[in-house]
Amino acid sequence: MWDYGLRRRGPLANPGVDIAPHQDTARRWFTLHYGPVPRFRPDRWEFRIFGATALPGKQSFSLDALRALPNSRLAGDLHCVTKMTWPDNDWGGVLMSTLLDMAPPAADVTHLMVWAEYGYSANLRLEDVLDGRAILATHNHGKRLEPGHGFPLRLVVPHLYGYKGPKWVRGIEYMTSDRRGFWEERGFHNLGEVRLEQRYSYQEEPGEGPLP
Ligand SMILES: Nc1nc2c(c(=O)[nH]1)N[C@H]1C(S)=C(S)[C@@H](COP(=O)(O)O)O[C@H]1N2
Ligand SMILES: [Mo]
Repeated sequence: MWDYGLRRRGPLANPGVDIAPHQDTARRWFTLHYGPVPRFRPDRWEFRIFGATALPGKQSFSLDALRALPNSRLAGDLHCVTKMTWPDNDWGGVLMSTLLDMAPPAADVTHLMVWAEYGYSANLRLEDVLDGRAILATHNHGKRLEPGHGFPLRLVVPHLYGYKGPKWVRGIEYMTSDRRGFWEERGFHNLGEVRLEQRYSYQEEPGEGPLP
């Protein structure tokens, strides 16, 4: 079990763990997203890996194929960039590193775009999803994800703010240079690292983020 818990205060405060700056703990978990909850259409659903792949040809997984991959758990808090934290989550699903082994990126891939229903997207550095840093979650605390929380599949990257973890994920694009995703294009930080409090794009060094 991996733990990227970052805590600030209250009974859950853990002195051995890093602090998440300027976050408040929410009392209960609710959903937060742009637009409506998409309806799951099993007949049309596929998960695509495309862009600069190491292996030629279309790489597509059914939900059953994804569920059949080795399952892992990942512990961590869910930090929304709007300063709300849902602490102590326990996610179950397939580690991104497991999927990357199955459908590897080309040698010159540096970034990913993670695509979700309705065209929501988030860009990530390749290193942000290696090893136990990111999981394609099907479960939370052992229970199947609720539709509002991303059923059937969502990405979770506990060391980054929540907008870097698309719900209702449908695919991954391997990229050889960086490009901004949905919120990254709309004023939020290109990297979104919680520990560094990278919330807004104006905090980026001049020239740091990719140009549109
Ligand atoms: N597809 C999609 N995924 C999304 C979002 C969204 O608007 N659309 N919002 C993100 C943001 S900003 C946060 S904080 C988390 C919230 O997760 P929750 O609704 O499960 O609490 O989902 C993330 N994933
Ligand atoms: Mo968020």
